Amino acid sequence: MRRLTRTTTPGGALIGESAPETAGIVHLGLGNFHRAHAAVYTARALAHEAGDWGIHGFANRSRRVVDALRAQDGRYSVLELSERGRGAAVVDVHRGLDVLAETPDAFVASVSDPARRILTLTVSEAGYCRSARTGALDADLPEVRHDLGAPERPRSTVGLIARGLAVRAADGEPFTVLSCDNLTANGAATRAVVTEFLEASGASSDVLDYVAGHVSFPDSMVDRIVPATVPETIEEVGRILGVRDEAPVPAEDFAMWVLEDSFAAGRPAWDRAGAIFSDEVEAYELVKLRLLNGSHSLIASLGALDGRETIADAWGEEFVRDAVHAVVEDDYLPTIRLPRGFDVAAYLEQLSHRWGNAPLAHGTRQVGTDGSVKLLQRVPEPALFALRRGRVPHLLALTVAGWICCVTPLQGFAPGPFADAMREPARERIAELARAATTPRESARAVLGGGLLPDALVASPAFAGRVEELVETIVRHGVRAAASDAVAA
Ligand code: CS2
Repeated sequence: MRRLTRTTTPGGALIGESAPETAGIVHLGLGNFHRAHAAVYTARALAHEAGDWGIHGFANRSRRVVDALRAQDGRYSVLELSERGRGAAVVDVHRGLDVLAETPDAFVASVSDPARRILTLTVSEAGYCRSARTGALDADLPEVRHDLGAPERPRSTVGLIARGLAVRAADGEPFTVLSCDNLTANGAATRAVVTEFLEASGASSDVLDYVAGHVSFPDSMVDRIVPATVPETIEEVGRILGVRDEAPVPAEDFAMWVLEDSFAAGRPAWDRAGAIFSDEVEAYELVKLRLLNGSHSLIASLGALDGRETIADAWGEEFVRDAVHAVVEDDYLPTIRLPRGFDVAAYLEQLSHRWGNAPLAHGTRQVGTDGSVKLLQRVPEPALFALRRGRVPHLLALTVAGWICCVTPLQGFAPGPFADAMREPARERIAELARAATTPRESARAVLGGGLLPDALVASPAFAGRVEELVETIVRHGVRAAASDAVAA
């Protein structure tokens, strides 16, 4: 089968028109989410309104995806999977593809190039180098410590962005840094870590003034469920399009993007591609981070501990649905001020279909991956909200207990293959914390006390005690017993 390239793209399969040769956008993080979300919105926007909005994409580390895309003239397909059907389309918007870890100077040069006007980021929660305990820049992370001592040779994401902006400050051209990650107030959070880094590394007042006055950091809520690519993705795209694509992205047939319209140097007509510009982005973010992502974490750990490989399989279990309904009603909804005119019943109904999307085959291991960093955005604030009102958020305690059981070695307990397969950046640290414990409760206590969650939350005896109790129930009586205990409480 011929390889997908500019000359072999089947007629009618291209999303948008060919993008211009000029890249007004630099992007960091070439993973599946970017390729199925912002890149698609940008390609579609260009079909409505021309502009210099090609994308210079940097993968963090992976040469594989960059090599595959280069061999395909930057093109790749998105394979939409749902109960309603399957379809594939080709995206062509990347102009320039590099690997950050190999050519950090090229990234700094791209950010400081006056032709670039926006830097978009999909670097995951961990990329922002924030302390779990305080939320500020974590100067104890080895790569941040390195960069603070050598800000001209940075390695961390934050150090690299700061360096690019510091070089750009010489010309003073306005610029926008747009986080497309699942963080609360992701724009303000990005501005905060970059500014903290610049201050701590001794940046000049010219640079600080430039960033404060000429660089905007809009907030955005991003949403599309995008599983990992598997060999079947490549086979299916081949069947549908008749060409071989080595970098296709499977995705659900739903996408949402809500942005604050604060772009210092212009932007593509993303609104014409379906994005929503709103002055209520934070409300949309909280709806999404809590109702979708928070519940997702709970589905993933309950499902994995129950031996379910996919989110759809887990969602098929009544005990999982009961737990999710309870976490939404009792622990998340009371903490959210809904955007004006927002139909929450319709949103929840739609979530139920999205989680139940069996053809998508979204793995519980994938959603459970990076649990320690993801949970920070999902659980502590709503949990503290309840505790301040004298209520124990039982289902949030279950969310933390489920994560602990997936990633902590607990005597006499096997969490199963899907939990074992979850990548957890703190796994070693967690094992170390729990080493001396002799009971599940002691293990849970040791993990809670290990600085992975905010101090204010673990200092609550009601919350910590409930997590310990639920960990013990999972180990002794199984995850179903723990879930029904938490729902009944
Ligand atoms: C998921 C998200 O892996 C996870 O933690 O909750 O990746 C989720 O699928 C997306 O945020 C959906 O927009």
